[in-house]
Amino acid sequence: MRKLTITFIIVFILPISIQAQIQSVECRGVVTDAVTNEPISYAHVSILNTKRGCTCDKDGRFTLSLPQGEHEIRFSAMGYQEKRMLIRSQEIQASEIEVSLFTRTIVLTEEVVIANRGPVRDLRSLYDQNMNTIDDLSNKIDGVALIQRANFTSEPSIRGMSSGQVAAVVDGMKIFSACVDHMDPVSAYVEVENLKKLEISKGAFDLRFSQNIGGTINMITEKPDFDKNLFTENEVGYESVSRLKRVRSVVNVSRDDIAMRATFSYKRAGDYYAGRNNRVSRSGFEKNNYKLDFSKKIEAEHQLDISFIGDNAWDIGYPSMLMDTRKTKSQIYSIEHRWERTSSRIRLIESKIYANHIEHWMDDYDRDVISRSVMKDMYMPMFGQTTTVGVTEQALIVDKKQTLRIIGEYYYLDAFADMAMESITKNVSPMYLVNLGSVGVNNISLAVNYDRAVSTRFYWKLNARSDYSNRNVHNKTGRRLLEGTIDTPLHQTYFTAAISSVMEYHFSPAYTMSIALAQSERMPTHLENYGFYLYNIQDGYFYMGNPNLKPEQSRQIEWRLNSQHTASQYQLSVFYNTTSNYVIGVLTDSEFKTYINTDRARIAGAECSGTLNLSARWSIAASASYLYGENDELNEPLPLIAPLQGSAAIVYQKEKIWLGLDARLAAAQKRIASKTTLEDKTNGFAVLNIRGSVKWNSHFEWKFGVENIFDKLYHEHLSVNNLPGRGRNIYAGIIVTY
Ligand SMILES: [Cu+2]
Repeated sequence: MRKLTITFIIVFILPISIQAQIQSVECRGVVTDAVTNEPISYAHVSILNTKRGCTCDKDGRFTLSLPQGEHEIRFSAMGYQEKRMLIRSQEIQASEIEVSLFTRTIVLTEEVVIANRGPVRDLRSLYDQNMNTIDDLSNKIDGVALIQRANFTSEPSIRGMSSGQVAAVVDGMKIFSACVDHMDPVSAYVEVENLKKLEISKGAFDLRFSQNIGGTINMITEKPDFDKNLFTENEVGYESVSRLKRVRSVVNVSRDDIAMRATFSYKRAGDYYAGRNNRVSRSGFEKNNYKLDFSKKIEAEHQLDISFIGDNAWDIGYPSMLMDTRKTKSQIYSIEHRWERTSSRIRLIESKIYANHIEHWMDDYDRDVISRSVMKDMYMPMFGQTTTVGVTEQALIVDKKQTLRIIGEYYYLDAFADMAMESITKNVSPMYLVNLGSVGVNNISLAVNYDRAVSTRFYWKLNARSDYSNRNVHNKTGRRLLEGTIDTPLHQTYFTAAISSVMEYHFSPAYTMSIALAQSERMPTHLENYGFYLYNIQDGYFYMGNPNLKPEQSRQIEWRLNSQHTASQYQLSVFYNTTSNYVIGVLTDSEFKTYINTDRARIAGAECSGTLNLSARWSIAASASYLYGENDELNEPLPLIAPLQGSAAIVYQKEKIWLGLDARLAAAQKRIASKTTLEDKTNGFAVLNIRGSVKWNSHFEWKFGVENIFDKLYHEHLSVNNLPGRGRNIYAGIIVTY
């Protein structure tokens, strides 16, 4: 019997007590300066999404007791960029780990990292795991609002600025929409499986990629992974609101110094339903997207990347507009060479050649042209295309306390659009118009970004940029039409210069305050210069371009406060800008509007957000933003200004499961631009969503959610023609990885 008891203890009790002892693993290491290799005294080490952490001693050494499982550890120190590492308790060895940190620089852009393929960083990126489109992601960033024209895709607006005032680039490349009516924003060409992260800068404080006054959205795409010999990820999904079916597939192969990645996705949606079962007719679409990437390492320091994105879409319903998209086709090519040297002052030299071609067909053959008021009894099929080729050269020079980034770029854009007007009466022969007569834009630019750590508490950044542009109309018919209505030469040159400065002060490791100042310019778009007979749904007028437009000029100031603790973080920002030469359309005769410069427009606003980890499992997040826009010349509010709005979320997470409940609230918008647009007042609303995901094992993941649980019928203020928001949507997806 005693023998049996001992056996029982050995077999059952002992393993349990040993198990209990190894619940936590000791992780030891040292934190050093990446350039000098010297230890960093009193650096902070914390386990993310918990309240645990420790501080290094004066020799940079730390001992952290790590619970079982996989954890994301954050290393931070005053004057250094923080670093995050994924550490698995079972892989910890007896030797200590070395963590090197780079000197801090001011980061102006907000990043949304797609958490699907990496560690979860914060509450927002946790949510991003569940997102199906780029629109879903940008919607989560304070200050970004979406101009909705269809269920297909939306055009982002940053702090009340949109269109030519903000730049949307893919891996820094310029891509121009082919549709003259904003039906094909650049974000439509990057699907989430190809998106590594979204970098959003608000205002004119970061001008690395484009001259603008409103901000930049840079979609950084996923590249081949050299560490994955053979990896596949496949997903099927369904959304009830539009009976959307979706498949996507990713394959990554690598061997030695070569890696390749290929993706394909397809989706098809029917008409969607707004709240209370209101079917929005002609709102379906069908699309596919593929991306091919090839990367090769050449010796230790060089890498070559070749990338191709193809995107095709058909029969896209645009319920808020006069026409639907029949077909779009995009091809985006790039070749990039990177020379990266971690030990040298010249840290990086990057050269890139890119080209892209976009085609777009739209028509109103499915519309009732007899009973409409605009262009009655007339079909208007339209075609548009853009071709852009460019080269960029980038150098990054790093010194102990300062970094310098220089980016030079040249690109050429050719944009063409034409249309026919076909009368429904048989004997009338159709008319032909050229809307954009092969507009050729040559653009050359130089951007300089200088960062300096003045002391361990004080950082300073200077961003300067200059662009030169030379443009003209090359199509014969296009020239003749424009010259018939405009009595100035079509050829135009522009020169713009912009400068911004950011000062950041660290009161303590937890609190940072910054002040940013900018003076920036943006050139007119090729449409504002040379568009001919372009219909604008927002005010119901046809527009004529103006080659003599001056660049818009904007002066901006922003104040920010950041606070970061082990279990929480908060941000607050207040900003104000004033734009002169503000471009609006004015009536020239009873029928047409022409773009002119006016003086001046003002936008002010505030944003705040915060996340708080209540425990290892529960977290909450909330954010709010407000914008005020006024056109001083017309004495009326600016159009397309989002109302006071906010969101709140509560998330529960365990190793294999997470669940979140979130609400989006918008107040009414009564300040509207009645002189320049047809926009009307919008009521406030609240929408409640629930989402979640379950990882069955390392191969299977299930994600699901119910959006607009109470099936509210509402519309966003930025929805063109009051296009209603989506009603109750039940979605689900299964992801299989190998
Ligand atoms: Cu279009």
